[in-house]
Amino acid sequence: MKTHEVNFDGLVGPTHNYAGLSHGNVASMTHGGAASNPREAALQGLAKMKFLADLGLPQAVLPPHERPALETLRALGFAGSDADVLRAAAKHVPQLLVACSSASNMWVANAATVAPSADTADGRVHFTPANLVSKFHRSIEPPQTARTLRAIFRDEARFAVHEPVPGGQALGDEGAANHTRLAPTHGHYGLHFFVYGHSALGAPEVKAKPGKFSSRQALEASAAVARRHELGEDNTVFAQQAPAAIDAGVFHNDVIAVGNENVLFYHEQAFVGTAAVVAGLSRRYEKLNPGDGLVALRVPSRRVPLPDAVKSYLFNSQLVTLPGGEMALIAPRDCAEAPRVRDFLRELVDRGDTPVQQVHYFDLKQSMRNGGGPACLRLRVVLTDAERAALPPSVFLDDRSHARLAAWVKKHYREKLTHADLADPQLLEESRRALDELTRMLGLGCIYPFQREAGR
Ligand code: SUG
Repeated sequence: MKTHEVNFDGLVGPTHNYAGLSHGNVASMTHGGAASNPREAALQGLAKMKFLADLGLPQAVLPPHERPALETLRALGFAGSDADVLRAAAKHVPQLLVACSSASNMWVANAATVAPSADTADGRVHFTPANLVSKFHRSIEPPQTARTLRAIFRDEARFAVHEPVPGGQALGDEGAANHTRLAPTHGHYGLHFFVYGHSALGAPEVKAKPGKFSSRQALEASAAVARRHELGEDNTVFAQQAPAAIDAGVFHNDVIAVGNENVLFYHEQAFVGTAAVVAGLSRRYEKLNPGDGLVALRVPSRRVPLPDAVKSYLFNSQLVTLPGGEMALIAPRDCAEAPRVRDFLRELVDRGDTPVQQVHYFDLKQSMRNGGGPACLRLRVVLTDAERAALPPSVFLDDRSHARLAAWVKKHYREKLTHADLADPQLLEESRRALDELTRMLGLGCIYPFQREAGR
């Protein structure tokens, strides 16, 4: 039975905008209020997906959520027609309308945590949608995420889509962005590395706290995900993110480390006691895979200082295994524009003695200005061929579906969006028309509240 990693990329939604909503995310805090280009954002994302598909890697898409989120605005007391709701929200609480219009669901590394069937006690692929409670605009994502995942991974004999972790603000869970799976190949029994920033219940091993920004991931939430996914003690490792890294703008672990199969690429300031964490991880990896070592690629601060890593988003690169067996780093173009980072990457590839043999740079500026790099835009799902065959075929990307999706974006998306546009009922209509067409293209049925209301 063959097993592959499938990258599910989030399609950027038609209301992509810059609202400065994420305290602790330097790019978001810097660009709030700037005009956005949703069309360019969606096409940049699609170009990355096509590139990976052309490399021979299985690539699929996850649809955006309905925005502005009328259901949320109504739940918060706005009533009347859709246009009334938008008008009243814009007039009385404009920041609420802006938050309910964020296209943040594009960053699907935060959609869920995933455990492949090779690792779980019941032999199913497990998903826990992230609760994203630490930011209001993201906390409204989980119900739609769960509906979408259930529409795609609908065979309950093969897939388990759990409810998000409960517990409110204390038990924040931000999904796969704080989780890395390591294994000799995707099909092997994998080691699950969970990285948290705080303890909700005062766990004694969690001492230091960030001072400037707050942590989004609780140890107790990570542990709950591991239990639900029926992982064992032998294949889970937990480590604390360095508070100094969080204060430097590392709001998720995937801003400071990335792993793939037997490789962990990480910054030396990533964790509390990074050297000990990586040594422990290597021991655990070797115990599971005797004779096969973890390739730990450390990036020292003297080569790439923390602020350069955050600004360039070096570690938010995707690290993928190509069909020939070597690995490629899919990096933001910002890395090519940062001399220290570019030089480091050139040397890494030129060394030739690590699995990382290629680097490809991508222009994802529209997403990057909100702190979303290549790795934020994808959810990795390791699937056997039989599991893959159980999914709706139209969610996969090939030349034909790429061309159809690009044409769909050009038909429905605006080239400029400012906050004044968000109250325009026409924008809501355009978005709904686009999503309705998209669900038909992807073969997903009715997954949005507006479709249910319209009795489609
Ligand atoms: O949650 N930005 C997202 C970026 C998420 C990146 N994901 C990963 N690292 N996996 C966030 O902070 C900004 C929206 C705004 O300000 O308009 C935002 O939500």
